[in-house]
Amino acid sequence: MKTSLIIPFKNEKAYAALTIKTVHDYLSQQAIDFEIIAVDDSHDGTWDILQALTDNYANMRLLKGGQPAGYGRALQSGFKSATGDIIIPFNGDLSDSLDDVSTYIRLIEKEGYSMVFGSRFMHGAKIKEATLIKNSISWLANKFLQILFATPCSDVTNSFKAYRKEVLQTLKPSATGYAIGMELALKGIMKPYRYTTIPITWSNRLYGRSKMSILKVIPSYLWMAIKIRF
Ligand SMILES: Nc1nc2c(ncn2[C@@H]2O[C@H](COP(=O)(O)OP(=O)(O)O)[C@@H](O)[C@H]2O)c(=O)[nH]1
Ligand SMILES: [Mg+2]
Repeated sequence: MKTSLIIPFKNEKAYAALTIKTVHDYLSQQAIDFEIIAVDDSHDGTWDILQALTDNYANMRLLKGGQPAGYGRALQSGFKSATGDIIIPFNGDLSDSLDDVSTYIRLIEKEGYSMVFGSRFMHGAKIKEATLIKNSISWLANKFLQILFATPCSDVTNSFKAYRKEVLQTLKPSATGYAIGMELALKGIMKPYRYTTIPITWSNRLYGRSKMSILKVIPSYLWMAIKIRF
């Protein structure tokens, strides 16, 4: 099976080359059949770095994000253009782990799951250098969502998850911002798809700054969860 990694970038000059090279080298070494779809909304020169990389890597494509720019719009463009059987959103600041990508792929290929969710909040998960406030709000929100949706998944808000392509196509995401990760997971949970949750490693960025303000995104998350549940 082929895997499409969708990697969104917004002003990530320090990460663009590092992330693409790290992802490419790791997956090639593991003999995984993959493509990288970078979706860029930058205005700091990240685009030029990514553009130059497409000459080095035959299985990498570069897309422009939507108008206006948004994390959800970027992922949606990536999904439309993906040719893989397994689709995985992977953050451009290397906060997600490639060992976890490899486990996701194995669980879908060998164990027949339709979706594999990663959790930062279960036994065995590792969170490196998280901001205490952001992490606590995220933990609390996920506890609430876990009860509301009666799911064993303890982390629905994180976008880093794996979907079979045909499953993703039925989920029809609409979120233009960060809520897209939660939207996909919750819509998937409401359908009779087979899924599992595994502990993952999440590392905070070493360079640049986060584009996500947790307080600003709370209303869109709440509204989306209510729309899906009721
Ligand atoms: N294309 C695109 N990428 C984005 C946008 N917003 C954030 N990103 C990227 O999405 C990834 C996760 O964003 P980040 O700011 O690190 O969020 P955090 O990890 O939740 O603090 C990074 O690679 C960002 O560059 C956007 O509007 N468009
Ligand atoms: Mg980040």
